[in-house]
Amino acid sequence: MRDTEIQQLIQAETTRQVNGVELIASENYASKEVIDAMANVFTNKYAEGYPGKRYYGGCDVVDKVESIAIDRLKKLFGAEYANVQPHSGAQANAAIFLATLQAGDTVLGFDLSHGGHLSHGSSVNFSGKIYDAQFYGVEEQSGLIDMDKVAAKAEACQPKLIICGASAYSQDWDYIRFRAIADSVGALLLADISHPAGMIATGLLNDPVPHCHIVSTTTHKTLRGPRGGVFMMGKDFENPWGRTTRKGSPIMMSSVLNSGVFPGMQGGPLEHIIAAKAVAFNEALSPGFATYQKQVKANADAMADAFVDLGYKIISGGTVNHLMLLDLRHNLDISGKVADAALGRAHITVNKNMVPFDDKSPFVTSGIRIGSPAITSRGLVEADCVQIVEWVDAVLKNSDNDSMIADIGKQVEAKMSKYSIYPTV
Ligand code: DSN
Repeated sequence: MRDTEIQQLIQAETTRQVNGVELIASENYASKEVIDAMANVFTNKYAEGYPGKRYYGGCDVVDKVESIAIDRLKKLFGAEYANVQPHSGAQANAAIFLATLQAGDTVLGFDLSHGGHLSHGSSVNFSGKIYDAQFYGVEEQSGLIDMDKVAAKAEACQPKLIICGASAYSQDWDYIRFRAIADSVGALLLADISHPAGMIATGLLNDPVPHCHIVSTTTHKTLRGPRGGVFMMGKDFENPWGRTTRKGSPIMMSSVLNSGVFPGMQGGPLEHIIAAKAVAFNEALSPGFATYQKQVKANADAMADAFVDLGYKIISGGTVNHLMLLDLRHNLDISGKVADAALGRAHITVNKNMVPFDDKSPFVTSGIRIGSPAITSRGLVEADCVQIVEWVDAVLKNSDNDSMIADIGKQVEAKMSKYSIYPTV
């Protein structure tokens, strides 16, 4: 029996994705091969444990798949260790917290309201409920992180874990300084590179792997893989707490971290998703992926320049990565919520986003976040980005003019229906 109700919704979502301009910075279009690798019999298999050490029989094939995914990820980032089982980025971080911290320990992360992530200590998330979460943020004038203030905050709160990485920060990260700060207070350092992972893998941004104890990422943003999480270590090392095996040998961090995922956080891994991660890592190792990432950056640059030329304020003054955060209070009397809804009516998808020192709630917000990974996967280049910014500007300046928005929506559809959502890599 064919489930026509769900099939129709898959078709409706495909049409939505084809016809629209996708500017959500954390979204992308996985290749057809990645999508096919998720939809197969690996979903039928239980494989609790790790390759070669499973709690179920019949794991010889999934062992090969998971080992290939691990090897490809290690090669992509030059890491000595990788775990590809986390179901998401938040669960990767949860497993790392569980493995490295005790309840009540202090963690120092980037404030969610300044561009950080929920799983870095937000009070509504496990990371802020179970642990003592402290935050650094950006400067109100510059929109930049002041590393001296991060150092002072770490000295004051003596965290056990420091997290660098963000969901809405358009500048690069000084991993060397972060490591010096972590060392000065005896903290472990975690880089969550979920957003810029693809740009880091292709050498366009600073590399955290040699400097941070642990690096986590999602696989579906700039990495353009299936929805999921992973984490890595540049170098494995003995656990710093003196934990030993029953025979008295030191336990390596790789074992501590593996235990954080299974049995700590998760049961059976999603081997069909791990197969798709392996396909995506292979794509990311191809020369075409570096070309794609350069275009992601060029497209973000082009959009940032066009927004600034039209009088918009980008937090931190510009972008060096794939995204930018617009503070709509600067030039428009419109909230992020109204902007997001108006753009949606023109088939341009963004997300409303808090800006640093926002005076509105997270459901209303004063900003929107704009990203270039998805439109770049469709094949759009700089000139197209300028056109998109002009459409965004027209919608935001006429957010209650339904006929104008409908007209822009038709132009958006006419343009985007010419671009495939399954480009070859
Ligand atoms: N941080 C969210 C985003 O960037 O959209 C995902 O968790």
